[in-house]
Amino acid sequence: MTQTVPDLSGKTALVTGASRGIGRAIALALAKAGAHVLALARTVGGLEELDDEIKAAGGSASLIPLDLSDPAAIERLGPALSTRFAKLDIFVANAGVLGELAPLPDIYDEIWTRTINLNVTANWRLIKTLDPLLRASGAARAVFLTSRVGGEEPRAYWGVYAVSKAALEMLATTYALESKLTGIRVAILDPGAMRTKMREKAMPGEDPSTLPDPSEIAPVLYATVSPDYDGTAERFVFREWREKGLA
Ligand code: NJP
Repeated sequence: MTQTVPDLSGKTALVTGASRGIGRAIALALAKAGAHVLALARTVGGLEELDDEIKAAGGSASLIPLDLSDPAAIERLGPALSTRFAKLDIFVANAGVLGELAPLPDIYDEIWTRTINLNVTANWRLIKTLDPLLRASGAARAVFLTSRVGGEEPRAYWGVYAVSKAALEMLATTYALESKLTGIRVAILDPGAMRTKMREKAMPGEDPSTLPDPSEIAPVLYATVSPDYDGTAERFVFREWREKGLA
């Protein structure tokens, strides 16, 4: 479908989990719209491939190899960015892990803790470290990637992942309420099933060719970062956009 690409030139956008999947597609879409992208993940190879693709599309990026399970690294991130950037206009909290699909009594302690740490606590730490830069933008947008199982459609065996996304949505909503006067607007983005590594892990028997490519999320993403968006942690659901022929 034809889509309107907004003008994000002069804006800086940080995307977590940009080395593959939905985060990579989001980073590319923002760069194509003119934003300078700060692409964060652990896998340097994936970030470098993204960088090549962004450059080929005429955009620009800075790569941030960082493990979000390292609280001290997140704490250093905001101050480190402040030495190079006066503001941060867009923050996309996309990085996440599935944990494991299992009945609650069978989930390993370590997996529970790692999943909550990455999907919830790391995003709280990112808010802490990035808030001064987001405020400095005057009209920043913070977008949190959720899942249908995080509230809209509870499902057995999605245990810790579902719990983590429900908590993430409340984190996003709380930040939205606290940011009313700062110009920061918060959105929650539900991509639905997309052709990525995480989905393959969740549904190994599924034919990936039946799923949307992550690049298809661009129109919904652009709406979340639009200057016209004035909601309070409003949910943007890819599936609904698709049904209406908008994505
Ligand atoms: O996930 P995947 P998706 N530190 O596994 C990064 C939600 N969602 O694109 O570090 C830093 O392909 C990892 O990078 P690397 C989902 O919950 C999806 O499918 O290099 N980064 C990679 O770039 C999630 O919030 C579906 O390994 C870390 C990225 O995270 C978002 O969409 C459906 C990290 C994960 O890529 C993206 O998911 C739905 C760490 N410690 C919601 N650990 C779907 N795909 O169907 C991981 O409803 N990352």
